[in-house]
Amino acid sequence: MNTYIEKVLKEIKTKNKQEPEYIQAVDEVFSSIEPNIIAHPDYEKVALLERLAEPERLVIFRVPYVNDEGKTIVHRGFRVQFSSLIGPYKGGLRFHPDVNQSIIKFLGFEQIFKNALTGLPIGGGKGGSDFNPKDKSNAEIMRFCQSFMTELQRHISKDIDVPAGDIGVGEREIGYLFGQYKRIKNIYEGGVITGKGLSYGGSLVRKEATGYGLIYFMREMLKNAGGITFNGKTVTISGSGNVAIYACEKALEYGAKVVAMSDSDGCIYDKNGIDLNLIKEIKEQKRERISTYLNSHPDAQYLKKESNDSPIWSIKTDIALPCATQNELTLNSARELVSNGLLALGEGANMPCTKEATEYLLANNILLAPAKAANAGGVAVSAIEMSQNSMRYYFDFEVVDKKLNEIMINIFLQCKKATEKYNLGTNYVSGANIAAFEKLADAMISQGIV
Ligand code: NDP
Ligand code: 2IT
Repeated sequence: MNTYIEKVLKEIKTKNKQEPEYIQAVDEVFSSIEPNIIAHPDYEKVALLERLAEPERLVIFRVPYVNDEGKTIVHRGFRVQFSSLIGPYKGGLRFHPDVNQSIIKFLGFEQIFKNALTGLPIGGGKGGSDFNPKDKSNAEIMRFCQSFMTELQRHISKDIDVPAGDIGVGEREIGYLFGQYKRIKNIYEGGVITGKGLSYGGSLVRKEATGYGLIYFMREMLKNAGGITFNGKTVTISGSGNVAIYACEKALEYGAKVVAMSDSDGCIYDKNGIDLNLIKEIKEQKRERISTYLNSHPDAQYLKKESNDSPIWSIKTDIALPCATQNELTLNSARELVSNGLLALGEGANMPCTKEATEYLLANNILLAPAKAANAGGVAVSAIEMSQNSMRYYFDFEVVDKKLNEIMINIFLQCKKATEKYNLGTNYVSGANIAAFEKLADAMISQGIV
């Protein structure tokens, strides 16, 4: 490996020993961009990689709230303002018990590259809390969101930092967060947060955007690999949240047969094809476990998760779409998918494949749509929501969906161009990293040593 990259990675690993996910994310990007670093020996002198990997700012704060039993509970809140190189910090908020500094920094770091690929003026950030919204009452969720925003409001604005949703933060939570921001600041500042409800400043297609965008990207990648289409293909999708549900909806529209979906407890396998309306009812309305699917479809199977190797990846499929969480797809799972004849894999979640799984899939010529490119549709429509808020205007569904489609085509073309330039075959993982890096490096050099 190039000595400058090697040196920086070594320093980052020593300095951030307690942050394995952050190290994993940086390692993947920096290991991909060797040709660019070799072509630009000047980058070392201006510490370009060191600056890219160090967040501009990381805020950690106390989030106390009173639960329904009257007890005060204290959680930890985070916001990493990673890079403002090409626009205001932009990225979601995650509420999940696993949230820690490493998770927030990996997500913030990847967001910089993803946002650069959208072609829209947004920098990179991420935030969240180790709060578990599962099994909490609506009133508890509201009080928690209000407490979280009471601190976060000091650090954000439509031109500084614009949060949105992620795991555990959907339209309900965004509403409570926005309401509290408005109350404290005494201002209607629609563009300060995205993923808002349609009645008070949200954008059509934002809810569908990540899942639809993933399928648009996959459609382009498959088409480019000899005119392959979704029609008639078997698809398995992990997760049953926002990204998974709308990936499923678009895959079905394109004629695919989705046979499995999951949550953190296990997966359902319905060889007749998943009943998406039922999944929406279970997950979006009732907020129940996916296992209750069998109450209406007793023919389907429920496979409980017993280890790190999620049972969903043992099901034979043409296309696998991990849409739940980081490192959910292990080397064992990748081996099983490949031995069952996998054709392509699209990362709806952020960093869903372990490093070893990614390497194995690429070595076995699986078409791999990397998260930074393939799931960028959500943040892209967030940026379009910000534009509508600035204009005090709403675009129709068709207008936003068309724009999303064009953005995803353009992201695929950027990845493809980079793979062609550096003879990388169909390694779109490196292609996406290189394309985003080239843009960010240019912006960094242009703005001087800051
Ligand atoms: P949701 O909260 O709507 O859904 C998350 C889903 O993933 C649930 O089914 C959840 O199951 C499952 N899940 C979460 N954590 C784990 C875990 N540790 N192990 C197994 N399953 C888990 O989140 P989203 O759909 O919004 O996000 C899913 C992924 O997509 C995340 O990686 C997120 O960062 C990424 N993403 C989201 C975007 C967005 O716009 N929302 C945009 C781009 C990427 P359970 O209910 O049992 O916890
Ligand atoms: O990971 C992501 O890109 C998101 N959770 C969406 C971020 C956003 O600002 O819409």
